[in-house]
Amino acid sequence: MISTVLRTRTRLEAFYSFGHYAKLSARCLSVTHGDIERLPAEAKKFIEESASLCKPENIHICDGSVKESKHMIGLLLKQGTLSPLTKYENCWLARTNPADVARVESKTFICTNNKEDTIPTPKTGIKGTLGNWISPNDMEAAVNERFPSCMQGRTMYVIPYSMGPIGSSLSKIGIQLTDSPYVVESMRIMTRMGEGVMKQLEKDNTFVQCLHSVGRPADGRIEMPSWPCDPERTIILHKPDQNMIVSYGSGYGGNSLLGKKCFALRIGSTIAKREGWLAEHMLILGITNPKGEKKYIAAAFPSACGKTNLAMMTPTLPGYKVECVGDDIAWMKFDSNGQLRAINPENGFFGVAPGTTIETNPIAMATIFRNTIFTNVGSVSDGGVYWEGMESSLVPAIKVTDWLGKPWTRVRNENPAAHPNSRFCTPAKQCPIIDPAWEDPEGVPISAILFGGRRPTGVPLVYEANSWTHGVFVGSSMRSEATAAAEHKGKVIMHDPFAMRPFFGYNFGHYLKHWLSMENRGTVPKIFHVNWFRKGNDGKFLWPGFGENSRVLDWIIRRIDNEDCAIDSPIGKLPKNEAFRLDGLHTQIKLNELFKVDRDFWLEEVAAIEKYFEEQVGGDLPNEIANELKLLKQRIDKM
Ligand code: OXD
Ligand code: MN
Repeated sequence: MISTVLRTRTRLEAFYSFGHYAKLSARCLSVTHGDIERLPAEAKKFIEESASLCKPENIHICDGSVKESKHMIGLLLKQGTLSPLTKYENCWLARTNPADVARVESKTFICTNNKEDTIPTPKTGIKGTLGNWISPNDMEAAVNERFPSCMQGRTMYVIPYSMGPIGSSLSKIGIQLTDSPYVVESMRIMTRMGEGVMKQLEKDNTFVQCLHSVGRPADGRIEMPSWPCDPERTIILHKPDQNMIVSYGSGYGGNSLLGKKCFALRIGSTIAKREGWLAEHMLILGITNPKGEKKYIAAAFPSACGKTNLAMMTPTLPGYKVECVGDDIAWMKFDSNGQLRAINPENGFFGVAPGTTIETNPIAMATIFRNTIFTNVGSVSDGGVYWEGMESSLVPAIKVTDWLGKPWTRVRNENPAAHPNSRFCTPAKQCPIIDPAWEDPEGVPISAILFGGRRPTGVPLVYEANSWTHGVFVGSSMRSEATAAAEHKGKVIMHDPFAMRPFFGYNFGHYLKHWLSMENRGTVPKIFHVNWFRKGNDGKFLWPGFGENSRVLDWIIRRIDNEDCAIDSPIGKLPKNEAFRLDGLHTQIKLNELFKVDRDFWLEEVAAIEKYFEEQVGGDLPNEIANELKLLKQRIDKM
């Protein structure tokens, strides 16, 4: 009975309570800005249905213009969401409700008819950590418990946006509905909005439906009117077979800027699987060697492991140049010549602020002090911002206010002035080393893929995978210290395969099969694993990192050119000692410790990976990956 009803209903209707749903015609909607008639019929329907459910006061169709941005900023100032940062040009500070500061993985779900399409079946008695599944009925119930009338008294903004350069065959369109002007302003930075997208929609009316509300707590009490949210009932839902995202209760980052993690990674990875390409949590950089030869590299590191720093690196090796295509997400597809090409689907950087300094990332520092929204950083009495790492900018006359709005002094306070997951949201085009091809609709050719994480012990600075299949295994067995970008606490080493654990749109076992199959679609790039974070027995980092990582990239690009500068090891190919460039480096490097492959450590590592696969992936683990693990174990056993 239900299925007959579902078949005759449109997408969102299927989720909205049958009782609540009442069809509205476009004429009945109070559209106070923009021309709804320009939108394709499917989009109008989506808006009508959503408005009928959420009951906003009025509807504003965003045009992405400067005038509109000024209007939004005015509203946000009035609402107290933003305050001006007078030291800089067009920069603003948002302080969130302290209960809404990070992505909430435990409240993020993928909805499919069959659970197995979303997550592997964990071993009996073990809690799965590779995503959360929700049934269509439960999703419908979750929507109906939260969305009816949630936008009452607010405006519903309609944001047509493009992920990727408008019109590129690699790009995709989304339409986000939201009741948050902060989200509108942030999406204006992070995605392409405006006339170009409207024209594209006229040509091709396929789009990802994104419905977002900051919500309204069940008791109606909004704790912090400047940052309305409903942390108790926050939920982020994805329905891949309908290209649909529904997010409720949070205004923060990946929970609310739906183009980013929800679309470009979760829904993106399911589209990529269907269409034969890859949507990945990867930066993209271009590196030019002293001979003027340029290569592009994509790299997957978990959240807050330095993707932005690597993407904007200032090489210390003379004659090298790094240019940035993107710092977080890569969409990669083979072209008709079998060359893997990548675009950055984003239009801005939503970077972690603490730790970003003139020393660690001067390029980011040269990017972010114009046209930027800062969230949950500290503020300073001269109209500027402050976060951990900026200590040298503090002088006694300057007063710091922390992210909670309280006076803060370095000596008195143990708590950081900026929340560890505080962010800058800044236009990518402002980056002084943005790559000339960053908006090339064809994408840039990828020559290598890097995997990495924070591994204080045991994992060498760099090694090369022996083959594509071995490289996919390396990605599948990635581990890293937990970060502040999510709700985890403490410094535990967590499995984070492909840096995608919070972002898989479908069953990780199927994802591995898809990666393995890429070898049949074109010329696959070489795969490497890097670790800037290995520490010595004295607890100090063995490698200076940052610009010195150009030495690692130097070795990698020489390997791409098949230079004989590697030796086999049980875990993969390591640099030949004399081939790894240390010239001009002023600190003493303990190369042996940095590259050491310790038998006991790797036996433990293999055991941890084995346990993880067995407990979390079970029967969905492809044989090829199980075999790579077996081979690794054999090689280490023989050491
Ligand atoms: C991000 C994340 O915000 O990975 O990029 O959490
Ligand atoms: Mn990220």
